[in-house]
Amino acid sequence: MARVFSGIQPSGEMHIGNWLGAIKNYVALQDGNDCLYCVVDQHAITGAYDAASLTRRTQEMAIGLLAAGVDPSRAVLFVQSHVPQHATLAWLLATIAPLGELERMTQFKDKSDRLESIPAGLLTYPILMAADILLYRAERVPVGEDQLQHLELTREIARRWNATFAADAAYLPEPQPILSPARRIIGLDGQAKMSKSLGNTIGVMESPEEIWQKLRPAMTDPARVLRTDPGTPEVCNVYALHKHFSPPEVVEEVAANCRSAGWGCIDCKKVLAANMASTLAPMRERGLALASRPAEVAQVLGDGARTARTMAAETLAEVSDRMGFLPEAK
Ligand code: AQP
Repeated sequence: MARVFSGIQPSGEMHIGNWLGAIKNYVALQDGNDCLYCVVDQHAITGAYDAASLTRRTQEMAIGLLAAGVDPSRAVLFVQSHVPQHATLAWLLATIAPLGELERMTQFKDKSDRLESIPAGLLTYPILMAADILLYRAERVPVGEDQLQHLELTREIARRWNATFAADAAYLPEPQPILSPARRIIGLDGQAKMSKSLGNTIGVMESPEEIWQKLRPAMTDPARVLRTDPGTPEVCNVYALHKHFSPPEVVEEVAANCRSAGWGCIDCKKVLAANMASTLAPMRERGLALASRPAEVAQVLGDGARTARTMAAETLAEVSDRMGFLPEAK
């Protein structure tokens, strides 16, 4: 039984990249592991954001996780800001985290390139992520490929902390990633990673009509200009998505009809839209039902936060002790 931790930012709606890349693994890992899943709202404020929307999105992300199959009787589900030990541990770890490594993080470089004024929190984001994981001494972290670099830094921070403060016994485990077969889902632009902040997503709660409206203009094989041009499925992101939502025989049919120009891109997208909508339908139904019971969701998050705080307090006490902080008199 391994300790598993992962988090998702409420920086927008949960999209099919999040679901295929990480959330499906959250659900699968609940069998036989000790799992904690967190809506990491403090990470979501490292970019420009609207405070009222953050409240709503945090609730929606919790609903999304429950609708996807995170089960509060088998996993601890909570909101990061409800457990103040995350931010405290992040500060302690910031004192040993290597600045050069933080500056080399691809996500920091990509996101800071789009900004005129770069908030320090964008640079120190991976330290908070390290704290999220190490606070529960997690051994396994289900993530998409984009988070591997941050996870490697978490391992480096754990190594440094252990070498300095726990040379006798590695108190903070070096966590291992767990990747899904969908390591990196490309967005509807056919170029960048599907990302909440890039607006190239399909949300897991979207209606069949919304899915179709988004898929219709999605990028396909750029060389296929006319309906009669044969296409190359391997370079088409719509074909890549078929592999995650359509049965194998349909995937074969799609490839054959693309190569022969038997189907146009719109025909191919119609089949994908139908299969995507039917795959996501049960999640959407559960999500809509949960949204009408906010008190129940709040209760789950409250229970989760209480459990998480107890675990977090224990680690933080040990870390503080080893770092030489004077304990408060009882
Ligand atoms: N496109 C993707 N393909 C596979 N996995 C993905 N993940 C995100 N996008 C993809 C994985 O989903 C989990 C939760 O992601 P997150 O919200 O915490 O952070 P993120 O990776 O930064 O996601 P976004 O959508 O790109 O958000 P923004 O735009 O706000 O930064 C993670 O395990 C992630 O790997």
